[in-house]
Amino acid sequence: MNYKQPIGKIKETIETTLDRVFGVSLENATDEQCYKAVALTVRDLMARGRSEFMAQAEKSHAKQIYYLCMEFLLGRSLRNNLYNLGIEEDYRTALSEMGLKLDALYDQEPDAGLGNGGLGRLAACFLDGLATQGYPATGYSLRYEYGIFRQKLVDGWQTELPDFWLPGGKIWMQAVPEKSVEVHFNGHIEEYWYNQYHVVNHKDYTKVLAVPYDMYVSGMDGRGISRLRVWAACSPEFDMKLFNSGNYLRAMEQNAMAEVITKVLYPEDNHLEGKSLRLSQQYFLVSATIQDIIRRHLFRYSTLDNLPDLVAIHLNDTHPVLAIPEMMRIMLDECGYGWDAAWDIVTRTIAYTNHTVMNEALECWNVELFKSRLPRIYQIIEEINRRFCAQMHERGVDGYKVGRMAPLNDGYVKMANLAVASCHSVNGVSQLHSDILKDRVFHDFYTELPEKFTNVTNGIAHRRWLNQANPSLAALITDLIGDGYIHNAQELEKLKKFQDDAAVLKKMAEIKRGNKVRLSNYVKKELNLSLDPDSIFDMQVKRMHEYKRQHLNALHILSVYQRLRENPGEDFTPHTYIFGAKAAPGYYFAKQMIRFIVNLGNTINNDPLVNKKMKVIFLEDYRVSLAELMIPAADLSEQISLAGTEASGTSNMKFMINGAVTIGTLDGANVEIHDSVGDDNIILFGMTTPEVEALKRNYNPRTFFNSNPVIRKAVDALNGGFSGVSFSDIADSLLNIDPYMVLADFDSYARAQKKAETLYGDRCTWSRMCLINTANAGRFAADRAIREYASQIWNAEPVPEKGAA
Ligand code: DL6
Repeated sequence: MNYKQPIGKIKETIETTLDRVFGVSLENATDEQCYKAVALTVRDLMARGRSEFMAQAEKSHAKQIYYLCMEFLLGRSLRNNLYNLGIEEDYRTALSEMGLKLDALYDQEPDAGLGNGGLGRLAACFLDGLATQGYPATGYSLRYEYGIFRQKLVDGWQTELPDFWLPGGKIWMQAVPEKSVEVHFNGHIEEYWYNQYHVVNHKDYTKVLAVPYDMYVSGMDGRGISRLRVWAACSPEFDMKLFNSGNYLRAMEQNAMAEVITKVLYPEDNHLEGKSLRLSQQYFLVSATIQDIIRRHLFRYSTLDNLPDLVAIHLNDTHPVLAIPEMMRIMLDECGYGWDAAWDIVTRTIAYTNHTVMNEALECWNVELFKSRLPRIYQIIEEINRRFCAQMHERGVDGYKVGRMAPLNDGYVKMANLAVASCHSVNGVSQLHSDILKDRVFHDFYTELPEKFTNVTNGIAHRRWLNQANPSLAALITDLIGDGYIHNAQELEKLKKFQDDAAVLKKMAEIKRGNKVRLSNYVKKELNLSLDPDSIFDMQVKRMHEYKRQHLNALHILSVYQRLRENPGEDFTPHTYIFGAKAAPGYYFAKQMIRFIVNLGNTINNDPLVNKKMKVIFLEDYRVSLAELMIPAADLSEQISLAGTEASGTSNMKFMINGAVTIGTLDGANVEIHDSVGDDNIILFGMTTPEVEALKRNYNPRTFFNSNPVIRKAVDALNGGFSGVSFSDIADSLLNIDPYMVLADFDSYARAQKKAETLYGDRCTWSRMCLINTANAGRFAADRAIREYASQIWNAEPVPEKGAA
C-alpha cells in the first residue's frame, strides 16, 4: 500500500480527527490531543495496510506465524511507525504548517512498558522484523493495565510506582469485542462414555472473558504489517443470582477476581515465583490465543489436519508453554480428534525458544495448585507425561534420566520439560547459549532427541536503534554507502572501506560527541550534574542482577576512586560511568546493588579531589525511550556477565551498531560480536565458560581477596561504607559465596579497563574501532534472525510482493 499523502490531506485528516474524537479545533487542542489525533491517523493507515497485506497472504496461502509471549516491550510507537511507513518528513512538514512540532508530540507518548527487559524487547523487535520480511504474523500477549513499574530512587533505594500507561498508550489499540472468548478456571471434570464416545465435561468452572485489543507494528516501507493482539480479562457477566441472594460482596469479588488477571505485569526477570495469579495469567493468554488461532483456521479451512502446513506457533520462553495442553484439550474435547492424531498436529505446529539458563527461571508449578486451578489441563499433562515416559522407557533410557526429563516430577509441573518433550524445535538465542542448552540445561533431552535442537542468535530492529535513535550517524552512513543498509543491514559492511579515512573517522567522532552532549543535557536537567562530553562514556544498562555483575563494575570504580584519591596527580583519562537498571521489587540484593552505585556516585561526584576526572551517574527509570537517548552516546558498552550465564544479550548489539566498543566476557552473543569484529575491536576479559566450570568446583573468593590488595581495599571500604551507608551485605556475599565470581574476574576486568583508557587516548584508533563495530553489526539485525526462524524452524515463506508471479 502507498502510505504517501499530500501534505494538505495529512493536515485535513488530523484536524478532522481532533474535531471528531476530542471535539476541539486545532487552536484549542492540547499537545496530548494532537499526539493522539496524529496517532489515530497513523493507526488507520496501518489498519488498511494490514488488511491489504493479509489479503495478499490469504491469496498465496502463506503460513501464518503466531508468536506467543507474556511480554512485548514496545516503547513508543509514533516515531517508529512514521519512519517505517516513510512518511515522517511529510508529517513533520504538515504539523509544522499547523504550528506543531513533531518531536514535541513524540514526547507526549508514554512508553508501552509491557515487558521487563531483553525478552520483551526482543519480541517487539521481532514484530518489526516479521513485518519487514513479509511474514503474516500476529504476536499474542496480555493487555496489562499496569506495565513495568516506574522506578523512583529515594536515598538510593529503588521504590516502585505504578505505571498506568493506558491513558496515553491505548490510542494505538482497537478493541475487537466480537472476537472475545471465554477462558475457564477451577471446577472439576466429569468423564463418561456415550455411544462409543469418550465425553469430558468441565463442570462448575469459573468463566473469565478474554477481550482482544489489536495494535499494529509496521515493517520497513509498510509492505508487511504485524499485529499484536493483547487480551484483557473481564467478568463475563455480573452474577445477579449471587447479588440478589444478598451475596453482594461475593458478586463484586468475582468481578474483581476476573479483572485482576490482566491488571499488572509481573516485574520479575530471570526469576519467577510460582504464584497462582501468574499461572492464571499464563493460562488465560494461551487459552484465549489458541481458541483464536483455531477458530480462524477452521473458518478458513474447516479442518485442523493441515494446521502444521499453514500455521507456526512459537512459544517465547516457558511462560506460554500451556499452549501445548490447551491445544490438545480443544482438539480432543471440542473437535473430536483422537490422541495420536491431535498430538501429531500439535507437536508439528509448536516450537519453543529458551531464553535463560537461570535455574530459578525454569518454571515449575506445584501440582496441587495446578490441579485445582486447571483440572482438565492437568489431566492432559498427566497423559503427555505418561506417554513420554513410556516412550523413553521403551527406548531403554534409565529411570533416573527419564525422571529428570519428565514433564511431571517431584510434585511439580515442569514447564521447560513439557516444552522440550512436545515441541518440534528447541532453540537458544546465541551460539554459546544453544550449546549450553545441549551440554547442560537440556543435556538429557539432547542425547535422546538431538534433531530438535538448533540455534537462532537474537537480533535487534536496527532501524529503531540506529536510524531513529541516532539520526546523525544514520545520515552519515547513508551519505557514505547509500541507504541499502536500511533494508539489508549486512550492507553496513561497506563502511569498512572507510576505516582508514581520517575525515570519516573525524565526522563519526563529532557525531558521537554530539550525542554525548545531548545526553549530558538530559543529565543536567534530571540530576543537575554537568558531564564532560570528552570523557569516556562508559555504560551499563540492563536489568539489575547479580549474574550481570553491575557490582563488578561498581567495585572497580570504587577501586579507581581510592587510587585517584591517593595519587591525585595520576594521568587519568576522564571517565563517566553511567548506569540504568530496574531491580525486581522483591530482589533485595539487586536493590542493594543500586544503592551501592548511587551512593558511590554521591561520594565521587561531590569529591572535588576527583570529580573533574570521574563521575558516576545512575539514571532513574531505565526504559526503551531512555535507552534510545543513552545508547547512541556510549563509548564503551559493558557486557560483563559471568561467562555461561547471559543467554544472549541484545543491548550489546544496540551499542555495537551505534559504534560503542564492547568491554566484555565471552558470554552470550558477545562471542559472536568478537567473531565479527576480531580481537582488535573488542576488549575481552575474564574466564571462559569452561574455566568458570572448572573453578566452580572449589571456588574460594577469599583467595582473591587475600592475594589482591586492590580487591581487599575496595571490599573493606564496602564493609565500612561511604556516604554514611555500609554495604556489608554485598561485601559478605562477595567474600563468602560470590556466586557469580566477581572477585575471580576482578583483576582481569581492571586490566581491560586500563586497556580501554589507553585505546581511547588515541582518538583515531578509537574511532576506527567504533566504525568497525558499526560496520559488522549487520548480522545482529532482527531481519536476519526472522529469516532464520522462518527457514530453520517455521518452514515459512514470505508473502509474495503484490504483482509478483
Ligand atoms: O533473548 C532475549 C533475552 C536475552 O538477550 C537475555 O540474555 C536473557 O537474559 C533474556 N531472558 C529473559 C528471561 N526472562 N525471564 N523470565 O529475560 O532474554
